[in-house]
Amino acid sequence: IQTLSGPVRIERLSDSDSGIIELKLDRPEAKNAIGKEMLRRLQNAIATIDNDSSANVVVVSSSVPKVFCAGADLKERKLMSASEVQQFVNSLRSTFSSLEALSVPTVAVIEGAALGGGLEMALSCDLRVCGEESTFSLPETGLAIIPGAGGTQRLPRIVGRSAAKELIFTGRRISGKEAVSMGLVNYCVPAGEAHHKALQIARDINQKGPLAIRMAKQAINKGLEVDMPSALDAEEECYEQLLGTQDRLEGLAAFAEKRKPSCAPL
Ligand code: CO8
Repeated sequence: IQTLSGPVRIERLSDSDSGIIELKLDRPEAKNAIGKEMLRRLQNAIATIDNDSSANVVVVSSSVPKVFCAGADLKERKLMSASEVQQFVNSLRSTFSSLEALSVPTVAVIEGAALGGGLEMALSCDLRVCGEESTFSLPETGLAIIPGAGGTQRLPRIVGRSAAKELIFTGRRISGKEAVSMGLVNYCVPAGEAHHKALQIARDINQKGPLAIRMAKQAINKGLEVDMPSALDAEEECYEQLLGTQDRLEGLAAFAEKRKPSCAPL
């Protein structure tokens, strides 16, 4: 994989973890706030991962202490015209949609602040793990706007409409413990241990049949957008794609032989 440098980096783990890709945010001077340049780098990184058929799982984290991402770059926004802001928000929205649409699972690691667009980026990932000292908020109504990069849609789908409405109407900052209690994150661990926990999950996923994981993600995501009969059709379509694979036969053989399956890369 091409390793991108600068405020958005991609790194591939080695040996048996080589299916795990790390996407790291690293813009310390602005607490990882997303301006035009950062957004362009993020788009490139997502496209690079999307084109890499040997990627099995992506861990999205920050290299900046005590912050995941402070959201949109408010200093840059002050200098933008209304039409530039509109263009930027559209671009942010489509970037997060392409992050969500990656065929492989994504795990966001939050240690510190995930605010505004920063939280919306984490919501675009499949799983979230945070450290206890993390804080989460969609403060946009306090800036007289609404979350515009998927927050009003993804948050209620994750935590339910009532909890999402309270968080969006008030902009209240919540802790990691509250985030896990409402299902906003999958795990809340002691501060500093979120990356380790996310890697454990990523390794677990990386051991499974790579096509099966892709099909599971596709079936879940497609199914949640449609009615139940169509959702079950979506599951069937995904299931059928796995019937002829070598990995499926290997899974059955490994079970019979009481050993771990060894899946072929895609
Ligand atoms: N944009 C630009 N610069 C930022 C941002 C930001 N969002 N957040 C922090 N910075 C800068 C600070 O201005 C400061 O710069 P300088 O050193 O030049 O003064 C530097 O980062 C360090 O910040 P702090 O001193 O505040 O660091 P702390 O560790 O004390 O606090 C926080 C870190 C908690 C992240 C704090 O900075 C904070 O609360 N930031 C504001 C976060 C916020 O309100 N985000 C929501 C933005 S709105 C949004 O994301 C909506 C997206 C869709 C709209 C898009 C329109 C273009």
